[in-house]
Amino acid sequence: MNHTSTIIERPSLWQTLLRQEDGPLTSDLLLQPGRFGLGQVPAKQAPDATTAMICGFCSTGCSLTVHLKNGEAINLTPTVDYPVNVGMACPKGWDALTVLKADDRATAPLVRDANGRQRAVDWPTALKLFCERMKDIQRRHGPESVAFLGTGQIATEEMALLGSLAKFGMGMIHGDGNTRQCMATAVVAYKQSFGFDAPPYTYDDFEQSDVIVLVGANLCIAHPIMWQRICRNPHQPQIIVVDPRKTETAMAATLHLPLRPKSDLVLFYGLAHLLIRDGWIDGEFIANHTDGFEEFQRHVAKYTPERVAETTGIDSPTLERVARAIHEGRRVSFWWTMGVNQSYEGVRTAQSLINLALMTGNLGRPGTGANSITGQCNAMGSRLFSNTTNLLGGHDFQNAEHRQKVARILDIPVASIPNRPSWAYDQIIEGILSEKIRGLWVVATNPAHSWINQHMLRDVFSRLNFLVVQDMYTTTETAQMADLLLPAAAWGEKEGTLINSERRIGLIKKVARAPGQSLADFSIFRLIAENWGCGEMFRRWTSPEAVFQLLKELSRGQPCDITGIADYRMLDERGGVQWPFAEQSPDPAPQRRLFADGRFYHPDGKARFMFEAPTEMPEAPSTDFPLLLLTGRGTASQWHTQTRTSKSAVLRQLYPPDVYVEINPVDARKSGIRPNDRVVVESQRGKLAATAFVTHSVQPGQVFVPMHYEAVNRLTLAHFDPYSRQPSYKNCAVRVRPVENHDRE
Ligand SMILES: Nc1nc2c(c(=O)[nH]1)N[C@H]1C(S)=C(S)[C@@H](COP(=O)(O)OP(=O)(O)OC[C@H]3O[C@@H](n4cnc5c(=O)[nH]c(N)nc54)[C@H](O)[C@@H]3O)O[C@H]1N2
Ligand SMILES: Nc1nc2c(c(=O)[nH]1)N[C@H]1C(S)=C(S)[C@@H](COP(=O)(O)OP(=O)(O)OC[C@H]3O[C@@H](n4cnc5c(=O)[nH]c(N)nc54)[C@H](O)[C@@H]3O)O[C@H]1N2
Ligand code: SF4
Ligand SMILES: [Mo]
Repeated sequence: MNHTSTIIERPSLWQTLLRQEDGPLTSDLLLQPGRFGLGQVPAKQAPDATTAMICGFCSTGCSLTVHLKNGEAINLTPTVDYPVNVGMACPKGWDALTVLKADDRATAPLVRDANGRQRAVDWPTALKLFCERMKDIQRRHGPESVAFLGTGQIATEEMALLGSLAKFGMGMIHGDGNTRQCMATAVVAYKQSFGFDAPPYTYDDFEQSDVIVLVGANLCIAHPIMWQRICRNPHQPQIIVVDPRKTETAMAATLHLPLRPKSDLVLFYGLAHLLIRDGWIDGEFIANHTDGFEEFQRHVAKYTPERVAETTGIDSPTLERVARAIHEGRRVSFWWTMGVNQSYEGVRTAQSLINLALMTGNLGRPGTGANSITGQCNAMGSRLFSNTTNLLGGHDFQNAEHRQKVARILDIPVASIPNRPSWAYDQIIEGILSEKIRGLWVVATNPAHSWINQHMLRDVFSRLNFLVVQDMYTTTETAQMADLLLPAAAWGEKEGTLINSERRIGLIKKVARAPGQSLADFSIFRLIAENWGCGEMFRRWTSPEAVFQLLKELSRGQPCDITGIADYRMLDERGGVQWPFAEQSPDPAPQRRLFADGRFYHPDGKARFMFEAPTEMPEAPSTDFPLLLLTGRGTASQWHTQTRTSKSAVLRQLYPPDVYVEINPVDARKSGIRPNDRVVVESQRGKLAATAFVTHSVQPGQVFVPMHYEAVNRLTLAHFDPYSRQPSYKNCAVRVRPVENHDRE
């Protein structure tokens, strides 16, 4: 009797966590106004002080100074003395607090009832349902029949807990993230070329280069503050933009190469050919630090300027001019983003850029590098710590020693760590189709909008026995499909770390209260662990900072070793710290790049030349579908599937509300389309109605639709890079025609 009453009196974990939500905001420890050595701001530890934290949108990782009243955020300004953004922010950053306050914030768990309506329940009911349904599926169909899809947009500590809970605690094998849509290509390219997934640069390189080559990267729109860093470059750099479209970035470049879509591989092999022909290579670097150059030399011998011109549309004199620029540049840097990664031959294309840097010795020195720019605020955290593609800390699921190490550090049975890698995102989707996967848990991503070939995805999701979506809003395309919606706190309402494009680890802080019963993802994962019955396994994962200490230990001895970072306070005081920073290493400089010593991560210390013959474009334009569809970012004020940015009245003023298609005047004329006409864009898989934006920014034969509008992925074709399994979002065949009577809009 006595025993029972103590149980009743003790608040359960969910009550404690909810109570914590109502407790004080930013802890004293984190009330630092930001003093990063670039300027001095007096430390004032009062509730009306300011506190600096990393922006939760893109991977640039700007610091925002949040102004507090009674400990609560009332406004923000870009942090003046932070080494990343030095006082600048883009519109999304400026309005990051507004998007937290929206009518469609998820404030309670929602369960779909017998009539198909989602209705609010309390946490104990939601947790019970989650565990019962998932366990039931696993009991009938095996532990692998449940999978998860994560994200590059929650804190590192959260993604580590999700990946560990799912795989070690709940017995899942398969879990991937939206980073597959985004960074998978760069990951595989770096691993094969350098021996570890390691983007080598620091943003200072933007300011140190004298030749900057931007490939499939529209910095002005997608990474505006990185573009600002280029604008601060005092060396009057040549800026060469390789993009089929005349983007905002291409317009500002010193040279734009409007190549045919997906002909990059031929272009860069052709450049390598010219550099070798003219002896413009760094023989010493090649001999001492690389492997496979002779074979590469033989391979590119075929890529004559004539052949390159025929395939890419870039003529020989222009190609010669670029080769000369690379030769004459003392500090040449190559940067790429989705125009490279999102391709059916993305890995080899990324490596064709890495090869150019290697053969010209443009690595490890200021202003150089083969530099993949990441996308989401914590894509880099996901690459190292999400426990999806890699075992925690950049380890390998298939390596027995790695499993032992992780088991020892986490104090869990080694048998609970899967000894095989997860299926990739597309394989998980296939797995649902073939009924091998029947339960899915989607966290902080919106696949029903963002995944390639949307009709297929929605059909596939509707076949699931149980779909759980964990999001901050109830109205996302995916949340609307959920059998169970778990309400999440957002950036600004929780603590943790993010890792930016240049490997800098920075802090996010709690400066606002999450609405209703919504909880930080971290708390939701802890609740599920407890309710699942594996809480004991995670007894040391009590807070984000406690997990950070575990992650440090997991990184020990790895290329991404961060054992030298004492704690959150150190991150706060230093303006973030780039990995690696191992214990006992000298005090880190504010800007650090990799490979200064010419040693790569393969056992022999050498980088590899990787190459392969180009492959045919799947679904090239045809008589029926004569145009090639390019997709990507539309404006600096729109973020992905627009769940967040559409909530800000200011941001909404800065982009067209409805979907539009950029079409060249030549193609418009052929189809009788005038500016601002309503048109239908259709592929073999679906169609959308859009406004025609007749413009020379796209070449004849190509059209562009921004990814922010829900309909775009009705058109795209599900095809993938064979090594990274990243979707090739930037090519499929379409036609455009005026809207006709039979089109119901
Ligand atoms: N405002 C804003 N900023 C963002 C985001 C956002 O949604 N909104 N998202 C973030 C994320 S997650 C990411 S991944 C990044 C993406 O950043 P970016 O990769 O810069 O953006 P995209 O517009 O997807 O693609 C870049 C360019 O690739 C070009 N391209 C298409 N096909 C080819 C090709 O075959 N060859 C070459 N060379 N280029 C090609 C397109 O024309 C496009 O201009 O942006 C991040 N920043
Ligand atoms: N056609 C086409 N499609 C593309 C691309 C393209 O270029 N062309 N680009 C691809 C790329 S690079 C990317 S990265 C993807 C992005 O695709 P998604 O990941 O699907 O896009 P987001 O809108 O960022 O979705 C994030 C979701 O997480 C929710 N959320 C935000 N913060 C939190 C949080 O703290 N906790 C929880 N639980 N939820 C949160 C948001 O409300 C939103 O629903 O799109 C891909 N799709
Ligand atoms: S550039 Fe990226 S990190 Fe900086 S303020 Fe804009 S969205 Fe935030
Ligand atoms: Mo992305």
